[in-house]
Amino acid sequence: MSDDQIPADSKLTASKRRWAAEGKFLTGRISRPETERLPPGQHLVRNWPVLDLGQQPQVSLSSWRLDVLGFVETRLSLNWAAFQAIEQSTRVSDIHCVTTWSRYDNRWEGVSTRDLLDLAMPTVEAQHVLLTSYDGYITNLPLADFAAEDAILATAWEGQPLTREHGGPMRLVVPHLYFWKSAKWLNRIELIGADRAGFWEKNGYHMYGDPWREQRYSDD
Ligand SMILES: Nc1nc2c(c(=O)[nH]1)N[C@H]1C(S)=C(S)[C@@H](COP(=O)(O)O)O[C@H]1N2
Ligand SMILES: [Mo]
Repeated sequence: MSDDQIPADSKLTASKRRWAAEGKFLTGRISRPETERLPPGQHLVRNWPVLDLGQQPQVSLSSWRLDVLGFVETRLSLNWAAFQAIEQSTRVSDIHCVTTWSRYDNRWEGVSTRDLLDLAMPTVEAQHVLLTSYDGYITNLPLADFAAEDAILATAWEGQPLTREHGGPMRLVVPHLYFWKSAKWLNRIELIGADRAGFWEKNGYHMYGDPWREQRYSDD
């Protein structure tokens, strides 16, 4: 159900109200027709490939932290217990990797990016997000895309804790962009004004990365 269908008396946070009022994030991608489900140039896989820079950090739950900073009203530095205390959500979504594989119907559990943003409260200056992970990986995306309805900070996949190789204890999943935007082992979320390139974006990948427009490389 979209925000504008939620009855007026239900629990709605200030930022959700504001997003609904601004018509933000209502891109219609949730209702994409089945014939357009597989983006151009992609093929389906049933396994789940592992892709990263080769360093798979071992982050214990006791040392794990998630920092949210930059253009926010309330800076957050959450430990595992504090993160688990945030409302937990489930999302089912498809993965589209720039290396041309796609995987349908992945069931994620964790904290929706909107619920996290409701705690930090982005200020009006916040336009983009820079993500930094425990392996040193950095990637960037617009705040509106980070805050998409189906984006989630995932701690479980198909009912099991997210494995280390796939980014456990926690990774981002932003299903409507190529999967390199979905940072594994996420540690830091910085809300910024002007867009800044991350690792792959500095190495020839597209700043935005829309699979349906095949925005694989920066000259696409
Ligand atoms: N921290 C971190 N996140 C990362 C990467 C990485 O190297 N480090 N690689 C990205 C790339 S290029 C892809 S395709 C996906 C792969 O996720 P998977 O290994 O779970 O399939 O993670 C993305 N997130
Ligand atoms: Mo990738």
